[in-house]
Amino acid sequence: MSQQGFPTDFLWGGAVAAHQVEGGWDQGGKGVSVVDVLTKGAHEVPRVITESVEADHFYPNHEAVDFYHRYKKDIALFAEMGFKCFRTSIAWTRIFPNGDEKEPNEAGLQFYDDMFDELLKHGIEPVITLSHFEMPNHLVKHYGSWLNRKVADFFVAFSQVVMERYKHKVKYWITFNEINNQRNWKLPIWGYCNSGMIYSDHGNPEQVMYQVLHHQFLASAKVVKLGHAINPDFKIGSMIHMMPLYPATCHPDDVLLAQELMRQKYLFSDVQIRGYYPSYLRKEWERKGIAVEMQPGDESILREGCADYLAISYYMTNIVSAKKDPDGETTSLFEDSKLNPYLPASDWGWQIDPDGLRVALSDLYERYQKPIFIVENGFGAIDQVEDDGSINDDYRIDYLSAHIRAVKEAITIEGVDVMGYTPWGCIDCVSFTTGEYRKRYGFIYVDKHDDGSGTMARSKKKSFFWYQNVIATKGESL
Ligand code: BGP
Repeated sequence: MSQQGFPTDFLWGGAVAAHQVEGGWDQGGKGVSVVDVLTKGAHEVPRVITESVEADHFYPNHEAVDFYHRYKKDIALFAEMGFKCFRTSIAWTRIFPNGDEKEPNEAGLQFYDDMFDELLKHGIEPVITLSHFEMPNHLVKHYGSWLNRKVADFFVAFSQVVMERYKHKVKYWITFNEINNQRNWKLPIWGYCNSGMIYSDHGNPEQVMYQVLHHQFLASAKVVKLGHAINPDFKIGSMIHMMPLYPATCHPDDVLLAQELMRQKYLFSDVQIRGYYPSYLRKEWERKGIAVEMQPGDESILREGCADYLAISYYMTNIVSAKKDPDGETTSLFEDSKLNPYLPASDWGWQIDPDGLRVALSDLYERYQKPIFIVENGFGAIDQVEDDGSINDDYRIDYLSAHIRAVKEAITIEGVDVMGYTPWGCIDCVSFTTGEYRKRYGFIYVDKHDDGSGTMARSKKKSFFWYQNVIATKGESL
């Protein structure tokens, strides 16, 4: 690694997920996934989870930005920017439409074969997420989703098929996207899309979540072991949503709360990278009376399937403050999240904090001593198309350049081993949390709008040329 900046083999690229770009939701034999039954929301209006697809609703993921048909031209644009890698996911429902079939769907397998060939033709390395909110809805409705241990077997079977099929085309894999986000009960779409579960519908949501997670941890560990047997060169990562929480004040209660809440984020990668449940979690289960059903042999499965690297998404930081319970008697802490007065925020209230990325990288590297891959980072904004067709997204350039600078500092000052950087939504796509098109992240603009109109035409934003130069200068010119 060069002392001066980014390593020469640094994986510069961009990231999306199948369901947010592909469209073609019922083509090529594809089945219905959990995200296909999610309606469009808006700024203040949450997306609604419907039972099945209903005629009078708008489901933005059905069409997304039509990458399914347009990937060749889109990949040519990625190549023009100089991408070394491209992160996307394989939609489980293209390969096993219901999830429980004996034989995979050849049309789905062929689609990804063709797409990977196109990437490799341009010298772009695919980085593949196996589960990015795309599990078959059939498994939710007929098996009770991940609460049922059988679903872990279906996931492993799906992963085995694709890892064997693409063993000479794909080297970098991620098992579950942002596995730690399902803790977020306030927004049920997280639990639903991560694991097909609405946790607040089941008595004690934590008990259910930990059982679901145990099955996901087992599945992930089995996939890592299996992947290494299929091709020892595979690099298979754990992936978490990384949002550092700062104590709101220097009051020790605030510091302790921030530490406790950070552990709740780390526990996912603690299990996936270290291969066992940490002591603080076992203590938490004891305190809360949570009993996770395990079978003999489960602990060794976890130990034998430790992830090779840690992938993170990073968008922002947040602050937390601890307060005494209103009765004043007890001293239990509870979360009260507010805005940080030192930071600006995006239109969606996401606080912009490049230093927070440096904090994250440094903490995570100390914790695991494993390479870190930043597989999501970016600025969701409403873009203005000028009369001459140009899009001057200087705010996006500012955000990204400050964050890349922070990565560079983490590498050069702290010696963090960062493998790559793939900004989120390198081509405009459907926003996950809101289902909107207008919350754009791309270097490539897509003419598609929230009322359903638009030609799907692609055009290059100012940030396209900026990022092209960042890659060409290996991060020197920001
Ligand atoms: C992450 C998800 C992505 C993506 C991103 C941006 O949590 O992994 O799928 O959507 O957030 O979020 P949003 O699209 O809601 O702005």
